[in-house]
Amino acid sequence: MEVLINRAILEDGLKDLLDYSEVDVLIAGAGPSGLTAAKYLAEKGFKVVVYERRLSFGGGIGGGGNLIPKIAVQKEVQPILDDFGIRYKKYNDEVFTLDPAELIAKLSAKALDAGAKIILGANVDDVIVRDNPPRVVGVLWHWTAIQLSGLHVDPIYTASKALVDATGHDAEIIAVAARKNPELGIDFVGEKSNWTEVAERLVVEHTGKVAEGLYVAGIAVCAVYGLPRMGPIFGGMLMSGKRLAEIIERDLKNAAGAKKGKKKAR
Ligand code: 48F
Repeated sequence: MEVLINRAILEDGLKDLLDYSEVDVLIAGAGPSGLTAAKYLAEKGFKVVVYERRLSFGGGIGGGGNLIPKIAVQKEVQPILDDFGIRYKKYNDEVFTLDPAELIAKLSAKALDAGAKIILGANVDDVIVRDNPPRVVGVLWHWTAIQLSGLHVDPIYTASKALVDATGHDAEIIAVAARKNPELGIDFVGEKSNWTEVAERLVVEHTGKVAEGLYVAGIAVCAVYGLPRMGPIFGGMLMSGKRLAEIIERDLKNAAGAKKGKKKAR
């Protein structure tokens, strides 16, 4: 039995890893923005993988309401809540409240149901870059357990057409991409202090492409563009994830169209 269990895990698990070693969209971070983007992209038929460094979903959602079990969102996100089947209460004309555990469960369940693959305990630590023109074409990642051990074990590669930094406040992936690859032209500014209503709007407006092949969503947008942070309100994260999905869908479709056009011209 023991060997059978091993065999089942290794054969099917390694097959999955191999199958997802080349994807359309690679999202680093299974917080609210990453999971929202994952669902909307997967349901459009893109091959989507999410790498999450922890062994659980949701990023900052669990502790988001000052540890009080309630999440606040702006009424504008109602269509997204409805898409995910998330129940809410109208607190007043501007703000809805909802349950954090339900938000985590339904964001992740709908992303999975739509066809996204989520790999837990996987830490993205660097990007793969090609020049002429400069472009991000994938990541280096490793099991978080390896990273925590401090052992020198070389990382694993995954190739992507679109890489999304949805890693939260530090925008880790874009920070490392900017530091190591000046040719990408990323001016990494760092997050500003709190200004909630401005930050919520600006995060959504600045969501999108940072360099060829590299995108940002969620609170990471603030670090990349020097925008103010916000406190425990989550509407901007969901709207950012949805907007990013629309931007990547457009870019990947345009790229596929351009490739077809080139082939025809030959
Ligand atoms: O921090 P997080 O929830 O990011 P988000 O989607 O949402 C932000 C809000 O939770 C909150 C806020 C709203 O007012 O400001 O902070 O922008 O989720 C980020 C996820 O990325 C994982 C991390 O464990 C978390 O679950 N993560 C961070 N770095 C890496 C990573 C990495 N290098 N590789 C893989 N996962």
